[in-house]
Formats: sequence, C-alpha cells, structure tokens
Amino acid sequence: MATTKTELMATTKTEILASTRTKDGDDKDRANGDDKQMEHIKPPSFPGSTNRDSGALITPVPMIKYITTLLTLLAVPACAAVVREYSLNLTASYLAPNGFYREMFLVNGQHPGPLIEADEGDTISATVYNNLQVPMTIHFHGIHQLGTPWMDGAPGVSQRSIFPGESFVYNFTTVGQYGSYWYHAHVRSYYQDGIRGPVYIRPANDRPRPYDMITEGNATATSILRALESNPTPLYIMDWNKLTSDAIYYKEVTYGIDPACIFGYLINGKGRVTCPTNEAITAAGARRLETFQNATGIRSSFDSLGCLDLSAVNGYPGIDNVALEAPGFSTPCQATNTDREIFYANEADWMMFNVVNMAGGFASYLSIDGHDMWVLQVDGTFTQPQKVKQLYVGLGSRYIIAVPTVKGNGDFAIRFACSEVAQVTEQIAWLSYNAPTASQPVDYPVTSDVYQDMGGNLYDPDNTPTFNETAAAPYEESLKPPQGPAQHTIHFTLNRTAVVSFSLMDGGALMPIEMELMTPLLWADDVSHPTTVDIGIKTGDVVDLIIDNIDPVILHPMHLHGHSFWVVSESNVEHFGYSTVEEAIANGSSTINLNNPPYRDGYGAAPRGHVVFRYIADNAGAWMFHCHINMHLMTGMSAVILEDRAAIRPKIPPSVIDF
Ligand SMILES: [Cu+2]
Repeated sequence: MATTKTELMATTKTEILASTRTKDGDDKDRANGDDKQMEHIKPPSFPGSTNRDSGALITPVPMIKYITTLLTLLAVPACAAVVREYSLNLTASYLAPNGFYREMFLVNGQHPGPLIEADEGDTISATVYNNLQVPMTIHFHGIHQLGTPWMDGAPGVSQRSIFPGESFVYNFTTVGQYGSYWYHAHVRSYYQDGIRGPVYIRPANDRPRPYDMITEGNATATSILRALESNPTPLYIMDWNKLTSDAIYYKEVTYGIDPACIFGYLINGKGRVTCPTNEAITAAGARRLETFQNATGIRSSFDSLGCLDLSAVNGYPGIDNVALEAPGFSTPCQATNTDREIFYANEADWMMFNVVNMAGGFASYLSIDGHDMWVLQVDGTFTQPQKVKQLYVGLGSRYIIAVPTVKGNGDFAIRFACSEVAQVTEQIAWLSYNAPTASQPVDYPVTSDVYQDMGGNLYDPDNTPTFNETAAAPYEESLKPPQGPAQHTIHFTLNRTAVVSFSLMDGGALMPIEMELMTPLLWADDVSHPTTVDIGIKTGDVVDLIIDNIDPVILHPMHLHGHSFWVVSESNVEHFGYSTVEEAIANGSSTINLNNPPYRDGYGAAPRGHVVFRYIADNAGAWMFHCHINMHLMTGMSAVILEDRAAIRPKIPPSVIDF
C-alpha cells in the first residue's frame, strides 16, 4: 500500500539525511550545486498532488555511499538494519467518506495515510511535502525519538512548522522499539481533518513473545501467530466531524462553546451514518445521563446523532444550536449507505489486528460479535495476555490483538462504541466468513452473540470479560520501574477553567496556541513560559508525574512525548493525596504499584481520580506532556518538560534550527 521505496543503506547517514528544507523557489540554486554534499533524485509523482513542480528536488540521497552499502549488504545477514524511505504528500480534497461531502486532508491521496513499516532497529526517513494551505508538522506518536528530539514534530517545541510549499525530512531510529504506533499532524487539530496514518515496527527475533501462553504450547498455532505478526490486519478507529477542525475551533473561540460531539466514527477511513431511534439512544445512554446529572444537576437529553445536549456545560441555556452546529442539533440525522470496512477470515485459524485509536476526541469500546480477543501488545509492548470480549481503546493508544476465528458462515460485526459521556455513537466493520463480494452486509446483524450496545454497555456484564488496563503489565517481567525515591516529582492538576479552557499546570496556566509559531523550546533562549517545566532534569534521573483530575465528568487521555512510562498509581475515585510516591508508600497507600505496573505512552486520568507516571529521563530534549483530546490541547491542557537540554543543544542539526 505504501507508495514508497525502501533503500538498503547502513545506518550512519544521519548527517546526510538530516532534515533539509526545500522550497520550489530555491530548488534551482541547489540543483546548480550550492550544496555540493548532496546528490538529488526526483520525487515520485503523487496522486492528488496539486501544486508541486514535478521536477522539484526533494530527498538528498548519498549515491556513492548508497552503492557502497549495497555492495556491503551482499555480505551481511538479511536482518541488518536499513533506512526505510517514505514520502508523505499532504493535499486537500473534497470527499464524502461517510456520505457527506466536506473539505478534508489526505496523505498520498488517502485517509488514513499509508502504512509506514520497519523492522525493529531500522531507520525511518519520511519526507513530508506540505501541499496544504496551512502550516504542518508530523508527530510520530509513541516513537521516542531517542537522540533526535528535533524530529518529534511538536511545533514551537521541537521544530518550526513546515509552511505551505515546503518539505521536511523526518529521520529517526527505531532501535529499542517495536509494535504499533501512528503518525499525525501536531499543528492545531489538523489530524482530525485527515493527516494521520499508521506506523508498524516488526519486533526483533529475540523479543520474548507471549504466544505460547495463549496457544497452550501448540507449536502450529504459535507459528501462525508469529507469521501474522509480520503484517497484522489494520483496524484504525477515527472520529469524523461535519466541519473542518479550523471551523470548529473558530466556533469555540467565537461563541465560547464546546462542540464536543462528532459526526460518527470511521474505521480505516470508512463508515456510514446510521440513525437509531431516540428510545434506543436514550437506553444505551442511560449511564451518561446519570453521570451528567450527578455532575451538573441537570437532566439532559440526546439529539438524533446521540449527542448529549451540553447547553448546561456551555453556559447557554437555550443555546444557539445552529451556531454550535453540533451534529444532529442543526440537521437531523440522515442515514447514508457508504461502504464499511470488511475483513474476510475465510479458512484462517487466527486473525491478528492492529488496533489504533487515531481519534481526535473520543475513546471507545471494541468488541467483535461471537469472538474472543486476546490482547497481546499495548502501546508497543508485549503484555501479559488477556482474553476478553470487550477492549477499552484509549485515545492515541494501540493494541495488537489475536482473534481465534469461529469459521461459521455469515458476517460478524466489529463494533466500536464511543465510551465518552458526550455522545452515544457506534460504527461497525465486518468480519466475514462468506466469499468476498462487492455487496455490503445488512445494517445490523443478529446472526451471532452481540456483547455490547451502541453505548458500550455490556448485555451480560457478569459473563463478559473486559480488558483490565491496570493488569496489563509487560510480558517481559524485567520491564519494571526503578524502585526508591524519584529525583523529581512534578504535580499537575487537570481542570476545566472555563467552557473552552482546559489547564494542566497547578495554578491553571494555559499553553497558548500561539506557542506553535514561536522559536522551538528545544533551543529557544527564553524558556520562562509558565507551561514550561524547567527543573534541572538530568540524564538518568527518575521522574514522577502526579496527575490529579478534578474534572467531574471528563477522562483526559494524557500523552507524554519522548518516553514510555510506568503507571505506578491510579484511581478513578480519589486524588493522589501525597506529595511524592515515597510519602504515599510510607503512609501505606493502597494504589501504589511499583511491582508490575502497565508500561505506556498514553493513559487516561479518570474524572475525580488520579494517575502517577514514572519514567527514566534517558532522552534529553523538550517533551510535550498533554491531553490528547485536540480541543483540550488547543485550549491550554499542555506542558513542556525540559530534560537535559544543555546536553542535546549542541547536537541539533543547523538545518533544523535554520529551517
Ligand atoms: Cu483532556
């Protein structure tokens, strides 16, 4: 699927493949030899490319070293690390993935963008061509950018934006990382418009895998799983809006309202709008109505797309719903019959899915009618396997699941139901045992066991195992957090300070969206902004992040750049209550787990609860820590943690600083 080429090269080309800014206007000068170090190749032609001169030079490739390396590779094992080159061409289009046309963004002419794949240890070199009319950066979500913090794609933090007509080369190693990741725009909320796609890194041969535990030692089954692992089936969930993200943001800041709802989900970029009865929505949303009433004292209701009437939160009784343009309030639900995704299981004994939540706002519950799911990896780490029928899919998080097939006849629904208070909405894909056909299965199947309703509620909770995030410790038992006191403890409070104002810093300081256009904090002279944490973290230090969520309704999915972390304490009913982990241990806190905690790069902080993340500062840089709900990030719920900046500052390539 990837419209890319993979070049076999040794891994010592960083200085040559370092990011290079090109503009159509200065291509000629470079081609005339003003940069003698580089040879150039013509870029591939792109579907949907609108305004780029096909002769523009883009990716510098060191030809002599390339040939030398090819010769060298003849003598080395096939598994040697290589540089995998990708081109990501960003364009705008006008399409209707759910049956309703709107402006949207594409990567290489598609949404989601093409798969970027590698073997563990490879180097990825991805050239981004910004043919949009807005600035852009790409963040490789979950990739640590070990030693290359300037490739992290956080505008105003680790790089300057790629402006329209420009390109930038993201060049980084995958050493030490495997499994499922994704890439997405990190400027404003543009990934919700379509700038998002998957990254998959096949694990090294010597990684311990938990497959024997689920196959009970059956060598054939284990080898099947091992084979499936090289190319798991994509199962990407993404939310979809009626308006562009800029239009939504404009309404937020102009009217001071929170259009929290979506126009429905897409799965692998496909889906349709369905219009359940109001009775069905209200039944599935009973839990949400109760939660909302407990928090606000108001009995709310749902619109025809399952969106909870949030006038009370918005502070507008009798809100102007036309101005809000929440889906359904402005226009009653209209069903469409656009295609859904279909997977054909045929005679396979197992399916393996790569589940990625690429949404801009919502977590969801996944279940597959009539099937069990074995959860094998979470956020790029093999975990103690769990056999479940429902999986909570956190915003930004990734899960590798193995599904034993049932080999019946018929079509089984793969269901994603929104888990958030704001909306009852569901999208389905199909797992089919029928012969592939051009026609789509019926709307709602009843051919098999259905475990959850469109609100994610279980029909039979006592007999339906669900994924236990807290218990999903790494399979490699040595992957434990450092014991003893941390060198640094940072306390954060998640709070909604106004209708469209979300804070993370104690004291309520907000990160302004204008930060995106400022000199990146990675090398800026002035780092005194109130959302920058500059406390002298040195390489090797242990850092604890204590996060209390005082919001009564919203779970905030917190994402840390540059690191994975252990979730060493969590609660959905109480705040942490101590100033350090040490103090909590000394006082006999029951929520601390330093023995076998989950290892993640994103994790939800429950309303009225807390989480504590512990990580080792092994990656000097300037790292964002933020809520992954785009609207919260854009209105302030973000911080930057500086880590041994002095050590990395001299290593930043001039091409990045001068970009
Ligand atoms: Cu949030």
